Amino acid sequence: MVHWSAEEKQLIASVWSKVNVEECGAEALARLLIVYPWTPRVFDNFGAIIGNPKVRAHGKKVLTSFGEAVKNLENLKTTYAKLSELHCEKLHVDPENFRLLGDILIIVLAAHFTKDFTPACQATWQKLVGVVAHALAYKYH
Ligand code: HEG
Repeated sequence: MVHWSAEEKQLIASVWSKVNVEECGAEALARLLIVYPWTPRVFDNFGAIIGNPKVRAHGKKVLTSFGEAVKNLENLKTTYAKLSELHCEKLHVDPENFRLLGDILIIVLAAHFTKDFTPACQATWQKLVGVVAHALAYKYH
């Protein structure tokens, strides 16, 4: 059971309240697809990455879903159980990609909210993306 201190909860909530899921989601997914060139393979026919409306729409979907983690910090495994099954059984996404996306998301957030990204904030977000990746990988077999 992961424990979240009051300070950690506050650091997560304060950054999240400023996140534009459409912009940051599109940016994080596009960067993932560019920096790790094998990742687009799981998507049907995305084509060019930058400015691709499907990449934007999917990035928004992913980051919106990440918001469920922010709302359910105490309960991440249950929150993502269905999605974990889906990514494993239907989508065949290598769970390592959840970690890569988490790292990229931190880079994107740190770039957008540089002043907020103190070492404590960075460490808390690192913990959050780690537990989200773990929860999404939980149903893999
Ligand atoms: Mg996944 C679909 C969430 C990382 C590849 N992803 C989805 C959906 C959600 C979601 C909510 C829609 C599910 C549905 O249709 O019911 N994804 C999600 C989260 C994270 C993540 C929260 C990480 C934080 N996804 C992720 C990564 C990849 C990936 C790293 C691949 C590199 N997701 C993927 C694919 C689909 C989804 C291929 C199906 C896309 C489609 O329907 O066209």
